[in-house]
Amino acid sequence: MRETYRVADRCRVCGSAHLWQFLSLGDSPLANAFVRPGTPTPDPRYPLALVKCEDCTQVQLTVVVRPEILFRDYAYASSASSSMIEHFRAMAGAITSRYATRGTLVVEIGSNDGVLLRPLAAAGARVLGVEPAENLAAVANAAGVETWNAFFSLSLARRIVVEKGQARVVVANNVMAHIDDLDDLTQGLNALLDGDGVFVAEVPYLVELLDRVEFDTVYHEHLSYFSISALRTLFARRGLELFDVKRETVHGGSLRLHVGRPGRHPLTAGLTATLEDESRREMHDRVPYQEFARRVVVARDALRSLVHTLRTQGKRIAGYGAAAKGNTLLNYCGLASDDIEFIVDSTPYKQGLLAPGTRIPVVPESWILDRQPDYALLLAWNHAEAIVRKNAEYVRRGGRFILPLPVARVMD
Ligand code: DWN
Ligand code: ZN
Repeated sequence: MRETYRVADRCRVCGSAHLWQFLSLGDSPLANAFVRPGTPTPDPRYPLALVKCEDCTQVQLTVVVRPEILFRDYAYASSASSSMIEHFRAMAGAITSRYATRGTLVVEIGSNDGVLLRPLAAAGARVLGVEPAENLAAVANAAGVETWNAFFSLSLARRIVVEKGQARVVVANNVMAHIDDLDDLTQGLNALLDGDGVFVAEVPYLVELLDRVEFDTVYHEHLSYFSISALRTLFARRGLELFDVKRETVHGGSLRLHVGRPGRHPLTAGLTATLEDESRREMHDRVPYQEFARRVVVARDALRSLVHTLRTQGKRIAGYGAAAKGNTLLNYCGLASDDIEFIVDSTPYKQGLLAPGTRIPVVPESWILDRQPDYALLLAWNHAEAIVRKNAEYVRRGGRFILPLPVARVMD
């Protein structure tokens, strides 16, 4: 039998073996591996720990779980969150106007259910999705967005060029962190992009992870936690140039990157400013990471203590949003079905299943009003605004939301 994971002992950006571990969250189940009721316990667990490359500041996971296990059948559908539909509609508009994509080929790597390609196609681009999850590729194809069910690679990029020509824009949102072999990705981009072509990507930002103690976004799908300095090194080593960076609020704080061939696009003020900010923060040093690890323990203890106090008072608590990160949070904090009765989620695929490790049932959102738990723990805290807005009736009836991070608190 093939191993289910391997230990990553080299930096995937610069190849260095100088990796320093600064955080361990113990052994954790796969965050999107929701379980069918009746499946024998225990759920498989894998080590969950972070290291920093002492040479280029890349932060990465210590292990790599085989991608076929993680991504062939995938629970997360971007269109399940109205805020993500809106975010990607705006992104499609920005790409269309900045890169004049009408009539040109736009390829998206990890295109999920087609949430970005739909508005790009509506604005006149020729679009192609590449999506390894069979279930999501099928949804996108059924909606008329041509989607190849495959992992992106250099050889796939060559096939796309033969069949469709080169691309003006290649997009990858929340995908770079999932890719183990970044050399193969960048070679694929070099093959696929036309001369002035641009790679546009969104990645969760390491600075936000540290600042806001977003340790729950650490799970096995996320192999890399990028800073701008590491990203610059990554692209420069492979003959590409990062020329623009903008901070986005999605997923707890992300970066939108624009990458092209060297010298073809002016370097922007946004890039310079973000690099200066990173240098002020001394991201090369160990201190910010040690401080983060300390705050993770404080956050865990605060959440456990809040939940246990409420439970002692006889209060009932549910989870809101069966986000992947919620499963890191619950498992690391040792919270289970005694503490959290159920988790509501809008994704039909997740409903009726159990959260990995904790085995808490995932149920439709209507349960919030049907069961009226005293508290709803916002596992999908990045969507807090949208969730609180649409649950005014729950709050009117006395329900309260709990924000788990950076330090657990009941929302006013
Ligand atoms: O990289 C990844 C990121 C960016 O997205 C992935 N590996 C998987 C995913 O992470 P996540 O699962 O933590 O993402 P979300 O967007 O925080 O998940 C929110 C969950 O909450 C979804 O399952 C949908 C659900 N939801 C809901 O039930 N009601 C969301 C909203 C806004 C709602 O109103
Ligand atoms: Zn490195």
